[in-house]
Amino acid sequence: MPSATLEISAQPPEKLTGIQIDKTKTAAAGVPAVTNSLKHVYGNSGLLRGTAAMLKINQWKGFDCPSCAWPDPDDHRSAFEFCENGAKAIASETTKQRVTPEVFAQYSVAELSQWSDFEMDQAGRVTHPMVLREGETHYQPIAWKEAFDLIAQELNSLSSPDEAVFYTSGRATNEAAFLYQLFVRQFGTNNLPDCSNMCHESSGAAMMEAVGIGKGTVTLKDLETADTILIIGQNPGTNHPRMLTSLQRSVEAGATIIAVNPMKEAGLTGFMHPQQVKGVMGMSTPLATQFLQVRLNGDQALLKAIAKTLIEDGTYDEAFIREHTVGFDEYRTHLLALDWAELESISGLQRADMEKAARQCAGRQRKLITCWAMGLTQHKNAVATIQEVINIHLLLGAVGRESAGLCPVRGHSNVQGDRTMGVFEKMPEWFMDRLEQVFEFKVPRHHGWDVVASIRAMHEGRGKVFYALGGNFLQATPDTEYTAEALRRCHLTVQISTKLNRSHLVTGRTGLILPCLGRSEVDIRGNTDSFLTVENSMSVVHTSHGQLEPASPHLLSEPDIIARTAAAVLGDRSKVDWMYLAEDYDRIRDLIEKVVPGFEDFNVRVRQPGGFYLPNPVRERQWVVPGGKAKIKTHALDCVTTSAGQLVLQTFRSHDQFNTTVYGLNDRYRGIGNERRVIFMNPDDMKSRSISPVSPVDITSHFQGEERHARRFLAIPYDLPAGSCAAYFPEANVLVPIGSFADISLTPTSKSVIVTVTSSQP
Ligand SMILES: Nc1nc2c(c(=O)[nH]1)N[C@H]1C(S)=C(S)[C@@H](COP(=O)(O)OP(=O)(O)OC[C@H]3O[C@@H](n4cnc5c(=O)[nH]c(N)nc54)[C@H](O)[C@@H]3O)O[C@H]1N2
Ligand SMILES: Nc1nc2c(c(=O)[nH]1)N[C@H]1C(S)=C(S)[C@@H](COP(=O)(O)OP(=O)(O)OC[C@H]3O[C@@H](n4cnc5c(=O)[nH]c(N)nc54)[C@H](O)[C@@H]3O)O[C@H]1N2
Ligand SMILES: [Mo]
Repeated sequence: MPSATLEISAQPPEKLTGIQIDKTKTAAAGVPAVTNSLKHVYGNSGLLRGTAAMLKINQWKGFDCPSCAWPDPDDHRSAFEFCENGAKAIASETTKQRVTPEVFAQYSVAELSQWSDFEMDQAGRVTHPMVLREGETHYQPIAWKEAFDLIAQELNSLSSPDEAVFYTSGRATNEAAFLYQLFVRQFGTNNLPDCSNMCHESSGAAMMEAVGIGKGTVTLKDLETADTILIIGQNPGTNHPRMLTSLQRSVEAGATIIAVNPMKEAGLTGFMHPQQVKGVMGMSTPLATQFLQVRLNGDQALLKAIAKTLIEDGTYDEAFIREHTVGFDEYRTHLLALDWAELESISGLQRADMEKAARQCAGRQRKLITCWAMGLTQHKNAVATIQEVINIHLLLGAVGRESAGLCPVRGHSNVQGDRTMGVFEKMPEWFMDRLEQVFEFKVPRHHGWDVVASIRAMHEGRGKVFYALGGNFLQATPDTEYTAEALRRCHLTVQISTKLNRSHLVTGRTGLILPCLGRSEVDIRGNTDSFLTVENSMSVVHTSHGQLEPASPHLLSEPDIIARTAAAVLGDRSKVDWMYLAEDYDRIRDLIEKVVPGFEDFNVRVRQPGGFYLPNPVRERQWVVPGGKAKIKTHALDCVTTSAGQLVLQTFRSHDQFNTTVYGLNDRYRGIGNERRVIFMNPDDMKSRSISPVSPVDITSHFQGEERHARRFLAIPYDLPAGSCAAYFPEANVLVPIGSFADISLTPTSKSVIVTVTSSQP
């Protein structure tokens, strides 16, 4: 077919790839994790480059693993501080394959858009800056200088700086993020949406209001000495595998783990340590001893049931509540009035099991830690639900002391650091004041757009230039076809990227790809190789030192790209010497120190092995909220509701992907091989719809009278509560309505999509 008539597809192809079904696993890791890591690394990167990369991950003088944000041990490092999925991330970045100008000349954008996400990842690293000019079918190479001039021309011809959108994905380092937000604010806008808007925004919003800080309050040592660890809405075996090593240590030291999840994820039930004899022999350490198979979004009812039990049993910490909190009386009255039958029906759990969990949390010394991730954050009532988690901790005084506290487990390796650096559409006034003092410019104070607001603005023509520091905006965001249209209506879309993705193919009138160095690569500044810094999920700031030869001599570092953009766009409007800063990252760090609290002596302290902890007032039982006391918040009991015949769909990750990057087609622990277009369903829900196992179905989502469709998914009977089902993102994102987002945090409700499922028409 001639490429001119082929349409540019915003979605992965509907093609099925030949499913193979295996048993679901009851323990994570073990030998298959090691063999799989090796397969990915050596298959993609080759023996020498692969081995060099693997030996440098998460070492004191190595680079930070670009996969998750789980912390590294404070006091020791083994030779292999990585996991199967870290290995896949590295293999994907250090691959020998290249997307060169020749590849772009060979395939039109429309042809590339027929590739699956897996094929795009396999294609390798982008080697040259590329431009897709208006009316053209193919990307062409462009000189860096010309690219920056083009950006400057588009941005400077907007009628207001607020017509531009500057997105950030959570892999950007502290130095890149700091320079970026400075550039964007000097340009004149706070339109700084980030992946956090779709991720832990609900956690940040809930915690800020209740305890005055939006970050986790525990360290690895706390986790390893806790009595009870609640893991809610998280799949650590796939998404935070190094956490399993910590959990194993906790269990061996006597901790009890309670898991709350609609799916019996392998990494919650057992762990075979791949570097210990026992694990290699296939013997697993049992992890969760209580598994609460909650309905999708039934957590609030469960958490209230736990709190109610604490009140009815009188096992709360009265002295702590009196001294440190407000709101107890109202909460107590609310809990006592709740009806057990209703709590049971909403959560899908038995009263006795919920009481048992409560008594475990209150037992011994109330050393409770709660870990949570996307299973709590991506629902309409996410903020309220997370505040129920906080309430339980406040009732028990299980916060701000050793071995207890709140642990939102972050996703992207530096998503937390990017926020600390000011990437946020509504940074607090004190931060803006400091920027103004240090850099002597008028900082825009009106709030900017988050992800959903940005998409809407671009769709309505109010947002005209889209610039992305990493990520894959089109596929990470909800409502794929709506978002695609939003991007197409832009004058210019710019993507700073390492690998080819679908956001490169659905562009504005002009599209630019600016290829950058990855974490693993040497970054020469002056005559020496330099390092960058990141902050992990437990607020440790440390270095990341690239080691490998860059994938192409034409790549620039992220700070360099931002500095050159800023210099071209702002010219003499800015007093900042951008190129001087990009020459030596110590200079950027000196400026960070002047603006961001907790970074005193940044350049000295970050050079210490392991880095340093940022201050965390909650750990000192200081509540930086109006009134100075932690807030016990009372919310009416609430849950997503469906009509007859409808199900609630969650969109989540398979074992072989990192967000929108698809490393492979298997989801080993859930027993799925070689297929991504699957929907996991309760067997009774399948029977009542006359859907036979592994047959093709179509999914329709329903929201305020609108329908959205996803076709040809294979229905997999699975052990999950009736009324709940699950499919992978990004394939299922087309079903997530743009108008459906969480109260307060505005996070898209990717885990509670109302759907109907019917057999596909042949
Ligand atoms: N290998 C790998 N690692 C990653 C990522 C990746 O894609 N691949 N992504 C990174 C990022 S950015 C993030 S944010 C994290 C994501 O880490 P997770 O939050 O673990 O990611 P999800 O796959 O979305 O899984 C959500 C889990 O919550 C459960 N769940 C869904 N809805 C509910 C609910 O209503 N209640 C409860 N109790 N549970 C529910 C699901 O069954 C699933 O086990 O991982 C990070 N690490
Ligand atoms: N339906 C549904 N949607 C979701 C979610 C869900 O659970 N369900 N989860 C949400 C969550 S938690 C998140 S965090 C977002 C993720 O959203 P994003 O962060 O936007 O997406 P990623 O898939 O992580 O981005 C991958 C791309 O980043 C680029 N990249 C990789 N490394 C680097 C680097 O070092 N530098 C630069 N500049 N680019 C790099 C590559 O080109 C790659 O294609 O997705 C969200 N979307
Ligand atoms: Mo995330």
